[in-house]
Amino acid sequence: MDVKKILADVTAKNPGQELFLQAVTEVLESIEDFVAKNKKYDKYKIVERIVEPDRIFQFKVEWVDDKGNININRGYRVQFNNAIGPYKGGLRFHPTVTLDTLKFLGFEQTFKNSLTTLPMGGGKGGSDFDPKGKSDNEIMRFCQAFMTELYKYIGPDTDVPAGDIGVGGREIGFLYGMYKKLARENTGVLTGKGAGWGGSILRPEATGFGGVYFVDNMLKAQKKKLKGMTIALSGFGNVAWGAALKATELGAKVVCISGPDGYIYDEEGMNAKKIDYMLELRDSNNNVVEPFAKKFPSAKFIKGKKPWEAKVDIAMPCAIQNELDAKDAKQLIKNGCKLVCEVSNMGCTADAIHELQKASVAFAPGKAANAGGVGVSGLEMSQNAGHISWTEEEVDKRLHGMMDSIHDNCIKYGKEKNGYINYVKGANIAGFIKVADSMIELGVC
Ligand code: 2IT
Repeated sequence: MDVKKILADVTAKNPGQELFLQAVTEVLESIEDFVAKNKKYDKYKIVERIVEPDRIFQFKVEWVDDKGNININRGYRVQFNNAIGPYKGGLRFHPTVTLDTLKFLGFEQTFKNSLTTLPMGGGKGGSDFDPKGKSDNEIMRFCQAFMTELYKYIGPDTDVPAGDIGVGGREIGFLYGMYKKLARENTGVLTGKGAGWGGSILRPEATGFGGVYFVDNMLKAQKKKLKGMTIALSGFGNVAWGAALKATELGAKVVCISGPDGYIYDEEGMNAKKIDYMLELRDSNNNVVEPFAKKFPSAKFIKGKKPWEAKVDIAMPCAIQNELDAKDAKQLIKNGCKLVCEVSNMGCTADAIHELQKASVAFAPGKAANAGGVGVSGLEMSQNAGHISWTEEEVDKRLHGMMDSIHDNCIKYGKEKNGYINYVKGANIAGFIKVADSMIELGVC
């Protein structure tokens, strides 16, 4: 495979799509040697085919706000690759969402879903709608307008969306309510549903829990223990909440969370009250973390800064792509941080990853470490298809099993001669193999 040529073609075909190119570059560079040794992938042009999304839908979403003004947003669904199962992936509502964002996320999702061990293809969707400051009724009207278009393209065996940034349990409720009405069926076409109407126990917690199980595995590989470690998380939404909950339960001390306005440093660490308050903050739709410091006296608010300047053992980006750059990585290394685990999708810039790997800091990419979210979505699909529901113990056991298997695969394909585990390489190769081999078996179609 000629990586330079393929990347030049992808760049020419997708002008200005920097995020998509960043995601593709990372994967192609890390699978290059593996593909060179396995000639079948070249013969079937798998790499050239895997970087091209199957199809993309873009639609207009019109809705009326509480003041009676008409608003126009853009909606999208990218169906990236369904070689191993129905398209599966979240919906992101955030003002920065463009087609570029959703192509990068759909591409990442294809590899991530392959890693989960479950039969799910990769997809992603969303809108540039900004939930900040919107009333519940405005959010409901937007979700209903969005689904009026989206429902044409999805189905329980075709494409199964879920939440992502800006889309949590409330939004999934409004979206599913409208889907049900339009499609006249009660199938599990969305995951992240409420427990009373087809949702899986532990789906809200799954991304964060899975991230912490993955960190635990990374530490075990270094013969270290999570108990007593200090952790900086970014974000305060669903992912950071789940991570804070599990890390605290396992005896680690979460000292930082953050928002677009700055970060919180709390030397006493999180407790049940503080973790519950994160949910309240998220539901307030204000997207600021400062109120946390007003409520808890041990918490300090550091305005306009990122949590990566704090001295911690472990950093877990849980907010958005490229939230940790080379400068942040250098600061973490200088402060003695020994492990960085992305729980957001592509949370670190390429330069940041390079700095961390150069300094032999253990680094896990989001597509491995945050796969527990979509993994439990897959379990929700299984429960819906079988009209059954599993207990918390059952779901947690399966989630744990998936995270262990992803970690094993990262070691299998990513362990270097000097013993350093290159999780980026391991995850990309393991994710690639299953999709690529399936594409060969399925023929050129
Ligand atoms: O990035 C992700 O894996 C998600 N937003 C979850 C996707 C899903 O289908 O549960």
